[in-house]
Amino acid sequence: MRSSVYFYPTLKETPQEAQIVSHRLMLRSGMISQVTAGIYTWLPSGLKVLNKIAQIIRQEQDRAQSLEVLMPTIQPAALWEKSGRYHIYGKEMLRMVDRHEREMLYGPTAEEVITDIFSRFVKSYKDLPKRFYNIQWKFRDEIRPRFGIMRGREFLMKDNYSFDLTVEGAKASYQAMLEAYVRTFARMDLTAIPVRAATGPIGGDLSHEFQILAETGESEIFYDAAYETLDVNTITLERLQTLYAAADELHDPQTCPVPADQLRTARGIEVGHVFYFGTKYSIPLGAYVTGPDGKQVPVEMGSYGIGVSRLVGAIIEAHHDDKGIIWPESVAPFKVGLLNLNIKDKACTEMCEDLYQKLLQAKIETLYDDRDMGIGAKFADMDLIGLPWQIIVGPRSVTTGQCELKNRRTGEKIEISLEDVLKRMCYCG
Ligand code: 5CA
Repeated sequence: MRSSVYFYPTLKETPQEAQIVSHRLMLRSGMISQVTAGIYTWLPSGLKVLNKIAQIIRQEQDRAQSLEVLMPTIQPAALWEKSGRYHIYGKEMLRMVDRHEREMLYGPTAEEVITDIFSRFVKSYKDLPKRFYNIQWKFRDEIRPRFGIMRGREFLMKDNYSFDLTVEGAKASYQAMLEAYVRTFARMDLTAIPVRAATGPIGGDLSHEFQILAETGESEIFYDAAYETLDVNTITLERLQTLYAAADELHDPQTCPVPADQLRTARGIEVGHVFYFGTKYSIPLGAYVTGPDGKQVPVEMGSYGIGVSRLVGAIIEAHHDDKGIIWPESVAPFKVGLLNLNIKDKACTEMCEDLYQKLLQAKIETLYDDRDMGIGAKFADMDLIGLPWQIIVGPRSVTTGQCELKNRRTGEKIEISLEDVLKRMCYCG
């Protein structure tokens, strides 16, 4: 992509309305633009990152034996009357009436819709387990939308719903999601800590939030200083029960098992939340299957959310410096930024064009800064938007055949020939 064609309206000044670094950097790098409180347009770079995050989530959900569907954003109130949640969900639910005077709502979550589908099509225990997910926009009329897309009113969520015959089966689904989550966040260079959590309006009696540690995080968490970071090989529900990490609503100093000198607090960003809630929705919505003994049993359910759009902010909170964003390669809008230091120099520009074409042929996502502007501004923009690699070509490159390769994360710069830089971009990352 050529910068002259692309659209990334960068800002030099810090926007007044942005209180946290991820919000500031998303606005300054031209990723999003606010339409009204808590509702945003995703501009090209923001959308590229959002799609890459969604794709990683999708791959790990598929690996965990889950089937992708796409449920609607608008749901009928009648379904929520059945589960009993319509009147208790409160003002966070955006309600509307259609032309036939039927009450509708913009879905804040989708337990009712998916359980209804299950109840109509799945009839036997032989078809279990089943796990369905979708990546779809949700709406919650948050009382205080803030921090940009971090707490929006409209936001993109991955929500997965599991259906099992037994409690043990449901716990195995829960465990499969824990593993999928650890893998998912690791692929985005994030360390997410699972903490015990309250179940809120989703309900149920077992729940964990995945928290990314960040000083600006909205959640306060309590944990044992001996708490270990879990990986896919060690994360099990049983293991989690023996480790202490809890969200603030669940921490009670009276009953806390951790000695006071070992108890730590930290702030976190909740990027995922998993729930086991048994038959809370299957009974009222009629999701029963025939069991091995021929009797009808309500299915055991869980639901598993990831804040897809919130992750964009969380990754920036974890990966930035005073110059701008530092994207992990797996979610970067482009892998490489190619800087032409003097587009008026014909030989230099020819060299850049040639390298750009070769990068494109090698399918390396490249943003070629071919704009006619000062090099200071070009360098500042490139650091701000945070692409993992910068290839810098100037008039001197024409005589030496060398360019500069900069690693955005380490700041390390090396002189390298144009052939070698192409090879390196093909093989690294
Ligand atoms: N149905 C369940 C799981 S599928 C559910 O709705 N869970 S949730 O309420 O915890 O939301 C799932 C995830 O969505 C949260 O962990 C959080 O990362 C994200 N999320 C929730 N509210 C917002 C919001 N207002 N803005 C951005 N992301 C949000």
